[in-house]
Amino acid sequence: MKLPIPKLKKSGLRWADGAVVYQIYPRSFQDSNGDGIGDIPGIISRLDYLKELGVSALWLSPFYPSPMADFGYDVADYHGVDPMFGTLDDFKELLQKAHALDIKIIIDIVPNHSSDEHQWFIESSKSRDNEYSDWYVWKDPLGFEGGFPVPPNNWLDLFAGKSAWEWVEARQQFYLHTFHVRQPDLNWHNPQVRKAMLDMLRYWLEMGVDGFRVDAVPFMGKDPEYRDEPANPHYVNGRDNPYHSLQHIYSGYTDEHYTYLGMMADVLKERAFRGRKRFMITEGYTERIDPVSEYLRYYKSMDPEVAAPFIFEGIQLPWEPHVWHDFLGEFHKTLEEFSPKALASYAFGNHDQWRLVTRIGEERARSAAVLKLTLPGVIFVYYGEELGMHNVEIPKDKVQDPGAAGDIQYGQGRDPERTPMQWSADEHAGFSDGKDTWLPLSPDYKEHNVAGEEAKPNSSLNLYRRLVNLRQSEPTLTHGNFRMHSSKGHPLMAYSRNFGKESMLVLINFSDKPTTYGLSNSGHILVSSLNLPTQPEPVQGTIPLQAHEALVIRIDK
Ligand SMILES: [Ca+2]
Repeated sequence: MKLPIPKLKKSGLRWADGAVVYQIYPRSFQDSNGDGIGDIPGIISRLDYLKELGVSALWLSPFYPSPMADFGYDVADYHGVDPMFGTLDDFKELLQKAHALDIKIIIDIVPNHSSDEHQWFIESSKSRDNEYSDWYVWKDPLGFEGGFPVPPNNWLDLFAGKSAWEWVEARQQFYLHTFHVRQPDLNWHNPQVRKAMLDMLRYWLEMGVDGFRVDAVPFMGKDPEYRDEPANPHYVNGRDNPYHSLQHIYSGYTDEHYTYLGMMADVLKERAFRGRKRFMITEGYTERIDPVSEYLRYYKSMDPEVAAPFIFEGIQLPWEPHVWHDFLGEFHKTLEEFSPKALASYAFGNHDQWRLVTRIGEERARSAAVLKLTLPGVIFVYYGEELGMHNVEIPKDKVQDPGAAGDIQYGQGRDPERTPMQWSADEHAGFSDGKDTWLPLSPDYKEHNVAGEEAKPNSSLNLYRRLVNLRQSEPTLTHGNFRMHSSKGHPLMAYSRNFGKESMLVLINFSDKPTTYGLSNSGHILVSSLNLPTQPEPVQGTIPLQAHEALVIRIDK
């Protein structure tokens, strides 16, 4: 009997359903000119690797002209490319070559702040009455103590944990910097700023980019009264960044930023860009009080057809079955009820967070790869995650990250998760043929690299390739719904993805002991996190799982 072919949920506007987005931190992916810093021509030279891995899209962390006070997240010109990374023509070539391989490109948008070297800020700093004077957040001092101006409130900067206000003599006023002192916050209350930022999105869409990742969104809207923030009772002095001594309820996370995000998402829907698919993902860490509701608020503020917030549970939840069981069950039920268009968007690592393997260990990270690549929606792979790259210890004199100032415990900031990609056992891991690299390489790169892992059938890289390929080729994984099957409290989590009459079952053993699962029908194992079968293995009845093993099983029809 011929089974009916399941109907695909077609979306005219977006490419992100089931997509695998690979995040490139341009400084650390591939150096093409021997200066020890990765660049855009380097990325172009590695497109074949990315095609082989099977990714749908690349997200590039910022490549804009920048004094690099925060390695590019301090943008001095939203419309160009820093010479360190190449030229605008290099970027256009990357777009064209990636598109020829059917790989989309999304770029990083930094709307909350610019560099202090941006022309807007240079002008804005000069006086209180010029064209750009109201483009940043300027405030009068509360008064003067001992001749020194007193900041307008108690807000803190996230990098150094000191006052977020910096005095400018020429204006006799403070400007606000939620991040580094060289990253002044833009004034989104000003319609001219909003227009400039939305026009900037149009500029890149017209060039051909396929969407955006939007940085640090909760801070775009500030309390209009600029009230003092209350103390955080959970703060531990001497352990935590002093920034966390306050509850950030006025410096960010206000109602306004949702409105601004809605405006940004609407640009993607404009008539001029119809006919090309696109998507936008926003970076807003939840306050962890009620994550599902907090995420839903983002879904409600942007058209879910073209935008979604990052879901950071892959970074923030401990690797424990009951928390994952609860979150996935509740979140996907809520999302389905809200809108069939709403798309989940999972990251398990990025340039600001400890690497997955370092957080949960190698065996668990392989199970987490099975989880990630079988979840609904769009998922992200941080460069090197597919190799099982781990955090690298950075000697004190080599630390680069300005955020290290607030990293009381380790003093290394985010450098350990930003070290150069490990391509081969050659000098500098094939990342650069220069004298030195901007951050040191992992000491284990000779054992752990792309060339070596390609040759090992059960390597992390080959597990990722198998899983990415499965996700891209199975409509069940691309478009299927999500149903939790296991019961709370069991060390094994079981869920299925279902599409028409097809069903894929995923089993994840969170325990360091073997366990079993009773299958009511028969099926075929397509992937095990421990051992990649050369062909589907038939199973029925009681299925044994090794410690930390995860399985993907196609249920027989
Ligand atoms: Ca370079």
